[in-house]
Amino acid sequence: MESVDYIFGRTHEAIKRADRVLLVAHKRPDGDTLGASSSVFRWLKREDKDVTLFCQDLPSKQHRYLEHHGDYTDDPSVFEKNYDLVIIFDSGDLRYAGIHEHMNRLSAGFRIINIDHHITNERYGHLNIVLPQATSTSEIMYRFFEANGINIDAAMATALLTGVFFDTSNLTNTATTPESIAVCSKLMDAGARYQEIIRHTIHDKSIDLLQVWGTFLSRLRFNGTYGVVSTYVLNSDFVGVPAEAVDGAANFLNAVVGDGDTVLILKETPNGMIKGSFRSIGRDVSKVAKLMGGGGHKKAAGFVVTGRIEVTPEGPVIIRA
Ligand SMILES: [Mn+2]
Repeated sequence: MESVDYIFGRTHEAIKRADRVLLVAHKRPDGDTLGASSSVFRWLKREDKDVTLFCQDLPSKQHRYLEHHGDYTDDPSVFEKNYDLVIIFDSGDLRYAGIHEHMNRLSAGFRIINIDHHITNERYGHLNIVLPQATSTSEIMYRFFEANGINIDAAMATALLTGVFFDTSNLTNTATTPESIAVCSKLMDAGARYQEIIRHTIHDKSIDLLQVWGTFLSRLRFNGTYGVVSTYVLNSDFVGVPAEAVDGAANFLNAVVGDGDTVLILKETPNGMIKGSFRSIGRDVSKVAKLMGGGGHKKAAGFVVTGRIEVTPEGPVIIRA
């Protein structure tokens, strides 16, 4: 097993040699994939590389304080261009990245760099920086920049701090480590706009959005047999509110629910699938998620299946299609 610094060095060499680089944030992007990818976008722009920043779904308004919020493209025709390198952030596989169907449009000769911290990562890259012990891909990018002596400016620091905060639920969940807190401190030293991140990602909730939260909170049920607290969200709940409105709900419940040690939220997706999000304090939920065709971390994992939600006294269940 090569050391982390060795892989950081090799990856830096590969990036230095490349002229045309495609950066990919995973679909339905969260603070971590956006933080990591936009920090690298900024660095490579500074190095005068030809950089393209792709995400199947454009970042939500919530993250508009990120300098490169407007530089993401969701246009799949960028896959027709030539690249030396494709770098994918925070994604265990190409499907989750949202680029599975586009990969065969790329002309040969590119190499893939896979940077991630999901334990279920499939190591699909030519170079894989997969560190499950890191709280976030943004934390890995911080270590990468530091190890290679790359200056982190205030915009990069703000992006990376966004990622660490997102994946640790603002340093409150069990993924939080001494290292991640130390990284936050270094990022604040580097000029990260801490208050702005908090204001945009935690505060500033609209009444419509809070009402959606009220709806799914009112459906909470406890299954004593399994020690699981669960609830569900339907497409019809989102009137005048984007579907991202409940992002973070599983983390929130995991942090505050006093019954059981595991949380499951089922959510209808706009294309008629059911998305399940597990959080647990004491159990390895990545195994259950994997059985359902998904993946993730020991204490935070998810899956997507076809079916419909049926409500029972013990909580919602999925009736498989
Ligand atoms: Mn992440």
